[in-house]
Amino acid sequence: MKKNTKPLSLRVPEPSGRPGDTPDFSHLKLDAAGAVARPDALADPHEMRDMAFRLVRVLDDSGKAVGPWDPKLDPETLRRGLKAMVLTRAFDDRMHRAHRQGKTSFYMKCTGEEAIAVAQGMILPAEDMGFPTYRQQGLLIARGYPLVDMMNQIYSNASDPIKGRQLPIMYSSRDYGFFTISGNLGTQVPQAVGWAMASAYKGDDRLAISWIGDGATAEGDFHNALTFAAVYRAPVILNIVNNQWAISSFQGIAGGLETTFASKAIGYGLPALRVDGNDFLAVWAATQWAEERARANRGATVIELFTYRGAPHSTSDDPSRYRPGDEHEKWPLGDPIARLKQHLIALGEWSDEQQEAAEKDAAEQVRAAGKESEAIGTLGQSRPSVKTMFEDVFATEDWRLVEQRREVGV
Ligand SMILES: Cc1ncc(C[n+]2csc(CCOP(=O)(O)OP(=O)(O)O)c2C)c(N)n1
Repeated sequence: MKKNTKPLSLRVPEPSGRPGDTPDFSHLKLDAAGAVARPDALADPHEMRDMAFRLVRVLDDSGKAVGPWDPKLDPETLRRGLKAMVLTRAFDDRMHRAHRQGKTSFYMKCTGEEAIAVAQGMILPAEDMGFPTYRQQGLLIARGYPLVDMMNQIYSNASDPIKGRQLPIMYSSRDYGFFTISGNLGTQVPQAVGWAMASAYKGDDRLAISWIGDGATAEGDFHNALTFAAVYRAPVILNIVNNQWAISSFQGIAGGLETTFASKAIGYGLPALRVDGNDFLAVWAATQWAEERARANRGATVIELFTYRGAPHSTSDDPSRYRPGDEHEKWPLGDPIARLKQHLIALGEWSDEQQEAAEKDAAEQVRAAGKESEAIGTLGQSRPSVKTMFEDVFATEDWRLVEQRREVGV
C-alpha cells in the first residue's frame, strides 16, 4: 500500500455562521443592479455561460429599476404583484398561528421568497402547468385560487378539495396550473420535463414550469430531469430556489460551495440564469426571457433564484439551533415586499398609507376566509367521509378495496 504524506480526510462544508455568531455574508459576490448584460433570448447556451456565475438584478438600493433587464412593468402590474405578495405573507402568518393554536398539524411559510412564485404565477397563464414544491403557495394566491380552499386542505376538513388524504399544504389544482405536490423531494422536476415533452410531442402551445430547492438538487431526479430537458429541448422552465438552507443543512452541503447551482445547467448544455430572487422585477424579467425561449421552441432554461429562507423550515423546526438568529435581517438582498414597495413609492405610484391599507386588506381577506373555513372545521373537528379513504386508489373499483371498506363498515 502506498503512503500519503498525511492521512486522507474528508472535507465537510460548514456554513459561515452558527448560533451566536455574527452573520457573515462577505463571501457572496453580488453584482450591482443593472450590471449584468441581457443576452438575446434565442442565444446559444455556450455563448452565455457566464450568466450562471453572475446575478441579474434590476432594483438598486434606492428602489430604482436599472439596466438591460428592467421589464418596464406598468404600475398596475407592480401593484398587483405587491398585493399578491402581501396576501401571501398574511396567509402564511395566519396559518402559522393556526398551527400554534392546534388547528392544524403542520404548516410551512415562504417568508422572503414571495417574489418568486407570485411573479412567475402572474406571468404564465394557468394553462402552463406549474410543478411546485411546498414553498410556492404564492403561485395559487397570485392566480386567485380561493384562500378558503387552501385552508380547508390545511385543516383536512369535510370540504378539503383533496379529501384529507394529504399532509397540510400539499395542494393540488389542475385548473390553476398547480400540479399535485408530493412529499418526496425532487420528483416533480422530471415530471415537469415529461409534461413539457408531451406538450411538444402533441404540437401544443403550453409550457411547464418547475421549482426545486437548493437542497433537493442533490436528488438524482434533478439530474435525470436536466438530461431529458436538454436532449429533447423540452419547453420547460426549471427553477432552483436557492434559499441557502435545506432544513438545518446550508447550501454548501448540497454542492453550492464550489460552484453556483445555476452552473449545473452548463454540463447538460442548458442555458442558465442566476437571479436576485428578492427582486420582483429581476424574477419577472428572467422568467419572461425563459418563456420567450421556450415558446420559440428553443427548449428549457435553468434559473437559480438567489434568496433566503426567512422563516423556520416548517412548524416542526427551530432555526435558532443551527443558524445565527438575526441572519435573515442581515441578508444583503433585503426583503422582496419592502423592495417592491420602495420601488413603487419612488415611482410616485404608491405610499406608506396605501401599503398599510393593503396589509390591512390582506389580513381581512385571510381573516374572512379563516372564519369560513373554520366554520366547516379545523383539524379533527370535521373530516371527509371515511368511505372516501378507499376511493381513487385505482381508477375503477377494486374488489379488495370494496371488502376492506365493508370491514370498516362504511
Ligand atoms: C426524498 C426526500 N428526502 C428527504 C425529505 C425530507 N425533507 C423534507 S424538506 C427537506 C429539505 C429540502 O430543502 P430544499 O430543497 O433546500 O428546500 P427548502 O425546504 O429550503 O425550500 C428534506 C430533507 C423528503 N421530503 N424527501
